[in-house]
Amino acid sequence: MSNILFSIHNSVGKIILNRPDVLNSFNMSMAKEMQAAIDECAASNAVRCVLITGEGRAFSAGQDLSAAIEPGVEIKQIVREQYNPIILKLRQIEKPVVCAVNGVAAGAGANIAFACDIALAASSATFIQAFSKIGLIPDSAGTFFLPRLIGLQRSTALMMLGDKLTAQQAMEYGLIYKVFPDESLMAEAEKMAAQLASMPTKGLGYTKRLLNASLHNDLNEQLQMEENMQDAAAKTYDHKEGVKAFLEKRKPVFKGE
Ligand code: T3D
Repeated sequence: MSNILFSIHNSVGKIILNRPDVLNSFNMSMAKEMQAAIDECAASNAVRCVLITGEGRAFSAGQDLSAAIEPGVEIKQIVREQYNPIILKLRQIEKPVVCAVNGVAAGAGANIAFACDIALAASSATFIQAFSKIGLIPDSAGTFFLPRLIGLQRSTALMMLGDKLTAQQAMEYGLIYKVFPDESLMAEAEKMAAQLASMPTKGLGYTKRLLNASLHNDLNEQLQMEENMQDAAAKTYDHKEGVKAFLEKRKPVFKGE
């Protein structure tokens, strides 16, 4: 892999988008490498949290527009093979995914960040639904997550006007969780990823499954699912360890099992 940098360290799978000369914009190779890295994080017991960020001054400028106009390249194929699998894999991996938005996030780059479980940003980062400026529609599940995160009015305005949001505005809207000074973003993101990686992984995974389902379930279905997932969580090693540690007045040592 050269379009991304991928490492596993202390139970955190770290994916760094690595095409800084073109602001980490996506071509097919980078998208496929990112998909493979998420798959490896999902399959490996050595990974209990995923951390995604970008190399250089940008998080990602979305689609590499020079790749998009190459002869023989169909946009439908780009969406189907690059972005749809990335979004599905990010939502389906039953481990927390933290995104550290280190700079501009435009087009699909922004929507990939919003699809992660917890998005953090550097104070200088910006978010742009750049699609309308080049006559496209917002893909990478922008039209799914934005209305749910920030409502129809704001989503429509951002998507039609293509206005640039600062990190602070994105946080106030509820698109991202926290903003940190540029120089401390990565340390804070790594601290959060390490914390999540030491927590009860199965319980966090079931929580994610429930939150995904809440986007379409009715109340009855959701309550039923909570009952089932709570039953599954209660059968994990980590639940037993959590209760035992509480009663013994010590810190729990979770294994992710
Ligand atoms: O196939 C399909 O198109 C379907 C899929 C669509 C998904 C999408 O993501 S569509 C949206 C695509 N993205 C954009 O439209 C954003 C284009 N980029 C920008 O608007 C600006 O670059 C930014 C606002 C992101 C950043 O602006 P700024 O002033 O900080 O940087 P810059 O000078 O514009 O860019 C720096 C370099 O990166 C520059 O190259 P150079 O001149 O130094 O050789 C620029 O061409 C390159 N670059 C930036 N974005 C892209 C890109 N190269 C290719 N593709 C890009 N998206």
